Amino acid sequence: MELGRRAALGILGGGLTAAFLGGPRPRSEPGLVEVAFDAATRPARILGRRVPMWLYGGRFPGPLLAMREGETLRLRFTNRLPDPTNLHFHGMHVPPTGRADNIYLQIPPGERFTYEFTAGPGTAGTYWYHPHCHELVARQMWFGLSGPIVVRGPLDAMPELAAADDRLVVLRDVAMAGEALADFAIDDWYEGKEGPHLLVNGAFEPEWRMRAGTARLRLINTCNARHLRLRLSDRRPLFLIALDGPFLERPVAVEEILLAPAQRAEVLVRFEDGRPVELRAFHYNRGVPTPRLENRFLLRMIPPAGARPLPLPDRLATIPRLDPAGARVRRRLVLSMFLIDGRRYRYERVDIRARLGETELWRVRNLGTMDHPFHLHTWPFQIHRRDGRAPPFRAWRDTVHLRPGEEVELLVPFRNFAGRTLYHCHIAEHADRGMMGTIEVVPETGALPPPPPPICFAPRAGAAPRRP
Ligand SMILES: [Cu+2]
Repeated sequence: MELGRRAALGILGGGLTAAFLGGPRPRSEPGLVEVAFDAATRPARILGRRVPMWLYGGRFPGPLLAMREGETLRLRFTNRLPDPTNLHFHGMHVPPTGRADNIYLQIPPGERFTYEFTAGPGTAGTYWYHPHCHELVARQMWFGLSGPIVVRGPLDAMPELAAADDRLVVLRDVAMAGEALADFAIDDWYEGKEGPHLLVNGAFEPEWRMRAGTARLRLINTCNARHLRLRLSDRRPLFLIALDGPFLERPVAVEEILLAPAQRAEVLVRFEDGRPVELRAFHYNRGVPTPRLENRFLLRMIPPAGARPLPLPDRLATIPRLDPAGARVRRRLVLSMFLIDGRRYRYERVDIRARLGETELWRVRNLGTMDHPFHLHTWPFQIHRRDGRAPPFRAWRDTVHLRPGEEVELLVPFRNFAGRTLYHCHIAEHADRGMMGTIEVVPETGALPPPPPPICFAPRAGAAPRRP
């Protein structure tokens, strides 16, 4: 019965933050990583108060899913929530069908389901999981359901990375109402729900004693709607090594990072002078009144005495240059309030049919008055141009941020997996209100895959985690 407790052990990669340390990686056979957890109403300690939440494995954030490239994850999941739920493995390049990243599955209350997928070569990076039952996503995420995924690969063994202090930095804002998380108000469904306190791995303003002269921070924005403008307190450079998953080609020094909801960035921080340094968030105007953060800082890092920073890696991954001339199919997608191409999401309708093996060029434009982060499931893409200009470096992305009036051109290679899935705005409330479309990628030969079974949505108006 104590699935949650067992799951609380999670599975672990070496060197990740102590918040997630708990035991050895359970393995029943080579190449297979097995884990079990539930989603259930449980209390968590938030800002010193005991708050009823919906949690994966009794934890906030949920247990770390850690695997290596080539390994298969088998996840036995039990739904003990009062509503249906499921899991989406955000950013993972795995099938959108079967037992993998299949968002059409719904696990009714009281039932279990075993997910299973394999991390492919070149996918080492930072990802996350959260529920994806239409119209229930924003509430289930806000009340606590999300967790990190780390895939490791051969590049992680290079000395410039292996000796760094490797830490997850799972970022989430909260708003309190007495001894509970604040429930949704009408405006939240327009603006996206935000709170004035930003937590790091569930903790407020933690201080970390670092174990090496270089930190590798795996930043994940798991907020429903808050956009995070991040900087170090003394404005020393952040060396970007990965965005939204796979490695960049080489480290890129930046002073500031903007992480839209669902985006990730991995950065190296070098402790040259032995002084503590704080990670801070700065105000960002996304077109709606964003509550000011009450944090002084997000995280304080105290370097070990006498530690020297590691040399920076000079080469990381090789990212192929995609040729826009090879994109025979070109599409335009227009984002406006709660709509994509003027249409609200409908389960029955396929909005885009693409062919496996093709690379397409998507021109996505934001005609709304607020920022919208655009996310495509299953197939990572490259930003070809933003407002007509090529980006300064190549990267594989799964979520691209668009300011009002902005246009991005994306090169999307449909590789490896056919099937039906979604693209949507990653402000969770916007997606729940229908700012989402269906894409079906059809194999070059053979029949269309059968349509997935119908989904039932059963939102319980006003439901929130209740004190047992
Ligand atoms: Cu949006």
